[in-house]
Amino acid sequence: MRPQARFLLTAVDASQFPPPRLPEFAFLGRSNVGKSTLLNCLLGQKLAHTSSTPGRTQAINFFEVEGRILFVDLPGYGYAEAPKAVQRGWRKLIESYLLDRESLALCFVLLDARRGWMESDLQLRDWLEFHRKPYAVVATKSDKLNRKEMNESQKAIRALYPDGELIWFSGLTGQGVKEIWQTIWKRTTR
Ligand SMILES: Nc1nc2c(ncn2[C@@H]2O[C@H](COP(=O)(O)OP(=O)(O)OP(=O)(O)O)[C@@H](O)[C@H]2O)c(=O)[nH]1
Ligand SMILES: [Mg+2]
Repeated sequence: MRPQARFLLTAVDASQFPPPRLPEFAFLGRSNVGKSTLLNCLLGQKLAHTSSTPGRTQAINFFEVEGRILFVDLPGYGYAEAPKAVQRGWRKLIESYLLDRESLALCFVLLDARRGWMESDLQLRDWLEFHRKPYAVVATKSDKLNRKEMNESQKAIRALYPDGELIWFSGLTGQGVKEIWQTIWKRTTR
């Protein structure tokens, strides 16, 4: 069944974040990796804007789900063609959210299954580890890989992430949606 969900607000700085009342699930990853697509797929409706142009989501968008949790669609990082000042701005915004957000329940770190860990993903991972923020990894666009490529991708991702949670996802086939929901409800105690 489709969950009840609504767009809550867009924030461009920390003063605009909603009060931290509900457990939050944040979607993080490089520009164009499929964060907004994943969010829409989980919700079964197009609430978040998606685009084939990298850097589409430039602010933080909050969505309320079932009146119980929030989904947080963060701007993508690592888009080399964005001006340096813009890249710094995104980073500051993402960090201001991640650092002090007491209601943050879990970060989903999205990797393009075809590319695996890239430099900016590893920086994010180290940052999350250092600040002890819980995260799970989602390998996106799995529909673009055949079985052999999938095995190779899995090995490459696991080489740098041996035992944390890893979920394969495709917005095209719906692979992974059930698992991601299970992960979410497991982390939602209220
Ligand atoms: N084949 C396939 N395409 C996907 C999948 N997920 C996303 N895409 C495509 O990838 C592009 C980017 O998707 P978005 O969801 O907008 O990516 P994003 O991470 O939110 O991007 P930014 O907001 O720019 O950071 C779009 O053209 C999507 O249709 C997937 O699982 N499979
Ligand atoms: Mg987006």
